[in-house]
Amino acid sequence: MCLLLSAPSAMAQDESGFQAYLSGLRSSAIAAGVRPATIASVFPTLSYNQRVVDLDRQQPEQNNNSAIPMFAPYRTQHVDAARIRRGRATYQEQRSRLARVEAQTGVPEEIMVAIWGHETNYGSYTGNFDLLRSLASLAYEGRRRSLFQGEFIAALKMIDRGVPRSRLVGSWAGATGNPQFLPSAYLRLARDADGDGFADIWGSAADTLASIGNYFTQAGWRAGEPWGVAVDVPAGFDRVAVTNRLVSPRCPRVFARHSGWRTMAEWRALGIAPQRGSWPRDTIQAVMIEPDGPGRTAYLLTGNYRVILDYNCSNFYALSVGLLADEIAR
Ligand SMILES: [Ca+2]
Repeated sequence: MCLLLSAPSAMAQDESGFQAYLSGLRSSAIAAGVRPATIASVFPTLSYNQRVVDLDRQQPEQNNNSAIPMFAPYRTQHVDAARIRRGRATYQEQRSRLARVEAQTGVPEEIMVAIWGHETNYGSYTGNFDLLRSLASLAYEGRRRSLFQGEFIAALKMIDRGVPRSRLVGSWAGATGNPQFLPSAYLRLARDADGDGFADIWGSAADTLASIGNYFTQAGWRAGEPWGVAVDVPAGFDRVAVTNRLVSPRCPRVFARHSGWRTMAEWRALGIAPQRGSWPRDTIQAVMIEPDGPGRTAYLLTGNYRVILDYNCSNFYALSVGLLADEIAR
């Protein structure tokens, strides 16, 4: 009884708190140079979205000690036959565009297709959350206020740049379009590749692929190097000798699973062997990960793997992108 009575008033309180917060946010947007017409059209439409805040609170903490699940079941689910088949079809459909973007950026065609496949299943689901409402609600909630406030203002600047408000839909956390760019990534990195003057990451395959390629170039992708290679580790391998003792300032739990750096030639000398194909160039540096522990498939990961982590900092995500790309190109 008590709960039933208090629920509506808590909601009303959230809405009035949110509206009070918006007046400060409006000042920040004006100070950041957002056009008055954009502010006048957007702010009256905003209301608090409890659902995105609930979804944000369900996110696992970055620094807890919960057990890390096995990669093999994730791989089976995310690098599945349907996604591979659709990736190969997309690759064939987009060959001429992909070749042009690869020539310009050095990013392999199959990597761009694999990102598209992993983010939105090649554009099948790009999310229906109203981006401005989500970002303002998450900023108001406050757990990561500076991130979401910055992304909210970046989304307003997308409207300033001519992106229709109707395009600003996406994931609950503010990612939008085929490549699931946050608004700040759109402003910095989205490209118009089909020549109509508008970087359309929602409706144009050419613009989507060029924008992903540009993201990877800006994040430091090195042409001519693989993302990584699946390897076997010999019995009795001395893992302590290759331990990495540095703590990464960025997503430390992800990087903590990597060994120290060695060249491919050094890994070969330690008895590591590719599961198929030949060794990458001897001088390429790589770390090792054993996502399912000793005795299972391990991977040597190059600097280009870190570029995939820059897109989405998760080992399972980055491994799946690399493995899907390999399957698409096979
Ligand atoms: Ca375009």
